[in-house]
Amino acid sequence: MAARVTVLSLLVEELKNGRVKVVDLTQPLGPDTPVIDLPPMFAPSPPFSMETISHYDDKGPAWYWNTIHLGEHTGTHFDAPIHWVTGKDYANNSTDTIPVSRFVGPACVVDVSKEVAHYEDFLLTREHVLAWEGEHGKIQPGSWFLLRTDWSKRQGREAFLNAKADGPHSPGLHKDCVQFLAQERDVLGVGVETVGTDAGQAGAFDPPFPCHTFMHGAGKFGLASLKNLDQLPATGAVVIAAPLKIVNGSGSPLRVLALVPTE
Ligand code: 23J
Ligand code: MN
Repeated sequence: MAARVTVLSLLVEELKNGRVKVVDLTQPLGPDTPVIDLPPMFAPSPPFSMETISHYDDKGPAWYWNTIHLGEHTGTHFDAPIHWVTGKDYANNSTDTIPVSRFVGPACVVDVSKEVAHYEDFLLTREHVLAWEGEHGKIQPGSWFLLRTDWSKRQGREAFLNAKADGPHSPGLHKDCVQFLAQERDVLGVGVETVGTDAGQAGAFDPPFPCHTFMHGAGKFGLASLKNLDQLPATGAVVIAAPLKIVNGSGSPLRVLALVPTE
């Protein structure tokens, strides 16, 4: 008996014929992966490290494997609501309990790379989003909101973290914009190309780290250190961002994939 034709059989066909492609939104994860630098009064997250368990040798003649050591929030990673104090009392707020349906959604991609090229502390406002909606349509509930800044094209830890005497400088979202996206657009979460979802200077904002405060305070997610957002259309892609099922985890490195229609 022939299998029923579904959107999935069509997807398989389109993946095969190249009318839908898979785009990797993930940075390589290794010892050189930049990790967020918090002010010195706070505990730091360690860099990624790896040691060999065996390499086809005495310790394991036919197998190669490693041990890895890293913070949950290293490289391309997922922020769960439990990561922030404002999200700590939600049900199903950790990496192991979030319903898996919430890891998949359509992507709305806002391109502010030109603005960021001129001003590295650029903050996206509600007005920017409304202007984007005027062109591309209203953001549907359950969408991933992705901020394209081209920040991921910065080479090396120093340029990527961009620390100055007064702390790091990198773009992000204004708190009013975060609240608008969480409350009035009911997004799954926000994804950015920078080391964290908050702007570099956001530790000095009121409240500090407003993107974490309000996104997780609304039970929503973050995706940090994304790349290849320049390969996504403004609308029409589907993003799959499923963290490791760490028990009581606050987040995890992950492979973020986008399904993208080609012309
Ligand atoms: C802890 C404190 C502040 C920030 C962060 C973590 C992150 O960006 C993160 O990776 O969640 S801003
Ligand atoms: Mn994080």
